[in-house]
Amino acid sequence: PFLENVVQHKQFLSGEYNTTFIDRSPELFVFPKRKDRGTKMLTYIADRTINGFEGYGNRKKPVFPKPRIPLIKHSERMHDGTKQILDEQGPEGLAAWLKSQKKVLLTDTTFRDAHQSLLATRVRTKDLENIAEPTARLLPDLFSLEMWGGATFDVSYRFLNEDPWERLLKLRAKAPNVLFQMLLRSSNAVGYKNYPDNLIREFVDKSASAGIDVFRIFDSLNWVEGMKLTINAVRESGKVAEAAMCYTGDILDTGRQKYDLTYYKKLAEELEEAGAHILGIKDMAGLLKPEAAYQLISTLKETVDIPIHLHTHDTSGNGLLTYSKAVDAGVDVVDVAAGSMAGLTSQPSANSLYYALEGHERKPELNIESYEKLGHYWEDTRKYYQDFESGMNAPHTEVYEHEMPGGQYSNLQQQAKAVGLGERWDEVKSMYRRVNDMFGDIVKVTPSSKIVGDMALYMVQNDLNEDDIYEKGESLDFPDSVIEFFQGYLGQPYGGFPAELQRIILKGREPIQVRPGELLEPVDFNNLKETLFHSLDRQVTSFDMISYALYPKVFMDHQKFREQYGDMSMLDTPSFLYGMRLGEEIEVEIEQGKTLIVKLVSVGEPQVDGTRTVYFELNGQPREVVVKDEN
Ligand code: 3PY
Ligand code: ZN
Repeated sequence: PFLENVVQHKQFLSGEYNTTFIDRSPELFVFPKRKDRGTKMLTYIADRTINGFEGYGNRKKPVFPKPRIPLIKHSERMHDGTKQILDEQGPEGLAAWLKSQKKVLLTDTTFRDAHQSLLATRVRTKDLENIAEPTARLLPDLFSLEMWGGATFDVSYRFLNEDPWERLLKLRAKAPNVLFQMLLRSSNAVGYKNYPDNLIREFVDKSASAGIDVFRIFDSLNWVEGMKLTINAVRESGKVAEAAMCYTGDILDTGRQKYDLTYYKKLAEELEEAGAHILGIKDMAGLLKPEAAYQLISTLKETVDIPIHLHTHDTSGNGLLTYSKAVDAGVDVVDVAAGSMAGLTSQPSANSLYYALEGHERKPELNIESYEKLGHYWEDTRKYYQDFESGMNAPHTEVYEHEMPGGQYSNLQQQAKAVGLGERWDEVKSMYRRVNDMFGDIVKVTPSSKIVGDMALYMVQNDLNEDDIYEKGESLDFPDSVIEFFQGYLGQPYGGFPAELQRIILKGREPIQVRPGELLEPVDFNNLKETLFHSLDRQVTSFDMISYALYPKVFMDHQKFREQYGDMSMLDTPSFLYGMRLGEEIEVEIEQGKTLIVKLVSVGEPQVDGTRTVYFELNGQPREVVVKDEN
């Protein structure tokens, strides 16, 4: 392959046979891998057929109906939307346009928070890509599509074995008219800990160039110090900085004064001052009661000049009432999901809101038939992911008690099951609230919510109650995440850490008071490029470098997966999750215009070494692969 590379090099082809260019051309040493894509893919399918999807064991593959995709005319010009307003008028122009709208605008979260909150973030790029263009064509009046960030980044690599950057690029190509919005955990980026400042800047810069327009930035402790750098980075990228305050507690509860109206008013002023183009209110658990929404939005509309964007979760069943009051109070944009992906731990339904505001002068501009049609697609597609459903089937008002974010509920439940606490989920939920109170009543949103979850699991698993922590704490090994939190590595909580608990947990370690980013070594991207080039044995992109810097192990595991199985993102979701049924035939388009036909013929008996041979036909030719039976 080296000689092949040399004779195809442009310098060699140009007739220059002086080979010193070899020393200056590292790409010559990148050899195409042996590409038996067919065998790799069959191995993946055989593995799923025998062993099931990670963590779910072998289940019978159901027969799913083909998702209904609304018919659209691809040849017609797409309607311009908010993306064109941003491109033409810049973020300030966009914010001014937004404020001047009489009707309430909508952000559709179906591509991100809805499935993060209902289906443990498992929806694959393929299923998003199929509906991206119909969504863009049928809903050109949306304010934005929230389609990236939060947990989607990590889960893409870790569980779906997909590249989240590819998701962004593919969706952007299909939906060029509506703003793309992401959820950014400020100095925690799309991870669970603080990262070096230059990594945050690089992440914002590259996300902006790959297609993100609106960055909803929040700090998991509402610590504005931890948000300024990110807000500035977004401003420098020419995109929209939506700085969000996380709503926690209950402003209507006069017995609980830590997070009252004055607290939010001051926070809003600080965020506007820090450079926000839009003020976000991130009610991640769905705690904002209708009357509280009215008071909060009315007060904030008088406090700041920038438009206000409200996000809630419908866990309690009160989401629409909250939005209705928020609309009366003048909120500019609210977050909704397509009907069949809405409600419960997800966002309130766009369709329901439309009808709820019938006769209201601020009723959103929206073609309801289009939304219903898109809902059909999601109704069908959601079935693929039924194993990831949280099992919550009805409104859940206990959320006002435990205060767990919608995006965390199904994930923590999975985590509890994984450590054998599935049966003790009720205990975990109430422990979650107790831990919050022990920690001094903190904002709970990723990653601070994860710390509370980790501590709650730890306490239930070890049969510890609050008194035990104070009495036996000296001899307990607390989870690392909890220790780091009390050291100040996620930033400073409002009102400070509870001193006694901090002393017990830190056991003599020194807490920090400064912004953690100030203490972290910058990422050396040149060095990183070199290292990755050697271990990946291919050209390294800026996206690879950022992903590696954020999640080294997860990223490298994903590379190993690709090496072993190839790119499985083109496999249909039922086959990706369940493998195949005996006698079933599927088509896989491995690249544009190149389709493989795969038939599962039979599965051999287990051998003494624990393997089985799986017999396929690939484009009519017999093929067999051997996989380990993990059952
Ligand atoms: C996330 O950070 O992923 C969230 O959705 C928090 O609500
Ligand atoms: Zn949310």
